[in-house]
Amino acid sequence: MKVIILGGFLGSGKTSVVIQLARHVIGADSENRTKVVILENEIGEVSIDDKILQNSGYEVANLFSGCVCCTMAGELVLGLHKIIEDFNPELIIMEATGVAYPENIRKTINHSLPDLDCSITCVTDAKRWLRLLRPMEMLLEGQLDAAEVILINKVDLVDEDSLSKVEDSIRTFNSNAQFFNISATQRIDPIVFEAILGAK
Ligand SMILES: Nc1nc2c(ncn2[C@@H]2O[C@H](COP(=O)(O)OP(=O)(O)OP(=O)(O)O)[C@@H](O)[C@H]2O)c(=O)[nH]1
Ligand SMILES: [Mg+2]
Repeated sequence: MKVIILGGFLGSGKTSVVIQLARHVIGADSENRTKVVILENEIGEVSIDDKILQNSGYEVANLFSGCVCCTMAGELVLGLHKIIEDFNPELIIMEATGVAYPENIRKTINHSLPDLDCSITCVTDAKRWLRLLRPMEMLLEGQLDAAEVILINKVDLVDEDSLSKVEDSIRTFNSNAQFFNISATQRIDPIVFEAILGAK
């Protein structure tokens, strides 16, 4: 069973990617619905993302009580056990909170559920990247350097010059990942999903 951890700062486009990724895996066959379970970790009680995702017709599980990357590791393990028991899916797509360090999530999973095969995809916001970088550098660096795939999202909102500055800046934090420029509110090229699904 595979787990894709989708990290990235608040509002970077994680949920928008999750919806398209789940659709790509499930395909047209609604019989396949339980092949994928989406696991949402959110800090607040009311979840807008959850409502959007439930309405999209996928299996969605939630971890509400706090960010699982540090203090709520036990909840994460319990949540994963329950998903496996209830659905035994081929794939779990986990949307981390915007303030999570995804590598901590992977360590917890590797430690407690070593049979799960975990990879990290990080979504970044091209429009806000340079503005966020200075105040958030530690967090953004931590989110990027653990990722196998990095999506530079919202490229529709920046011009070519700005995009190339953003790309140069982001690449300084990780030279090994596969990079893709996307607009998650438009159709994402299936090549991107294949890279996310194939990442180790
Ligand atoms: N123009 C544009 N807007 C986008 C793009 N991707 C996401 N958005 C918008 O950005 C906002 C945040 O997107 P989400 O997918 O909810 O981001 P998120 O990372 O899940 O947000 P949190 O879970 O709150 O951290 C929404 O209003 C999206 O419609 C994009 O490529 N282009
Ligand atoms: Mg979200």
